[in-house]
Amino acid sequence: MSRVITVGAAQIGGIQRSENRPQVIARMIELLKQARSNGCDLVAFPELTLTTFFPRWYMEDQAEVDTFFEREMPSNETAPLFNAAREWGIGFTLGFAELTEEGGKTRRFNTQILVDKSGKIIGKYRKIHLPGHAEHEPWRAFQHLEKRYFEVGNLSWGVNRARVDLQSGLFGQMICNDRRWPESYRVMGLQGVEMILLGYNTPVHNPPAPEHDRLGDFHNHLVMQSAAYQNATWVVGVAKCGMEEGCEMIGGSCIIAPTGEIVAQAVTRGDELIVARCDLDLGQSYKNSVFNFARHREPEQYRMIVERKGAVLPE
Ligand code: ING
Repeated sequence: MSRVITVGAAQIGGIQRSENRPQVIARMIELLKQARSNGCDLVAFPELTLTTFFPRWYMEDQAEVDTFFEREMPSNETAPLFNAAREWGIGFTLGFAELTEEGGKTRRFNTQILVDKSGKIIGKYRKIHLPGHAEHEPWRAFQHLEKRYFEVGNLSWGVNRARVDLQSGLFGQMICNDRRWPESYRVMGLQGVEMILLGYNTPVHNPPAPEHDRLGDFHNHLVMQSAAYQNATWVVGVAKCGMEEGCEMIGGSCIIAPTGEIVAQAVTRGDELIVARCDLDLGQSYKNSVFNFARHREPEQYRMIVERKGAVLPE
């Protein structure tokens, strides 16, 4: 009996700075309604879904920065999303900026949670690969200050055994830039992950390397497809995209099978739900053959990957 679940990726178009959380939540519930009529068991929402992508601006006033963060989850403003999902029996992942008190300190993370069909948060991930820069760089058309506004995540990449519909599966999470680093997937592959859900906000233009801009969509799918195959897992990538305050972001939300094939893909840069029937057992033949890690990997030979941060050139 194969474990088939119906999964949706709820791509969200531009959120303008003036849009408030209730307006965004209403757009998300609209997509959740579509997911319901498509029989979805699980829906993925993008990175930092609740507000515009605020790391594009240099802000010195911490109070202003903190207006983009959530101090509790769910909150009064996000409760309607949790209530709708619970009522319709749909699990979901949600990306948001998390402000929390931990170890007597105020901590700020770029976070994503996995919520089951009963509305219970059963998984949390805090973004580890923070791209961009920490200081104001006015030469850029727009900033990318994730290194300034967030701490590196402290939860590693966990894999949750979760019941979605009648099936229990192994679900993992990552966020945006993490998807460009093979290590992110492999840590979960080594925990037997069967489906990785990730949200992203990716500008079309990358100021330090404009010559890469023409390949943004290609690189987006390249990294997720190769990793799905190399770790024999489903990968669901969902974009916050379109034009936000003068900054265009790529779409390309997709659902990728452990074969590496894209089985569903968004065709707009706006609010768009894509859906696929995902057999969580599809990766088994890969895990038992070409990517049987226990049989074929040689970790003794891989030490450099952990011990060395940057490349060191030979003499
Ligand atoms: N965004 C981008 C990403 O990794 C980026 C940053 C853009 C990296 C373009 C490389 C090229 O998709 C986030 N939020 O990580």
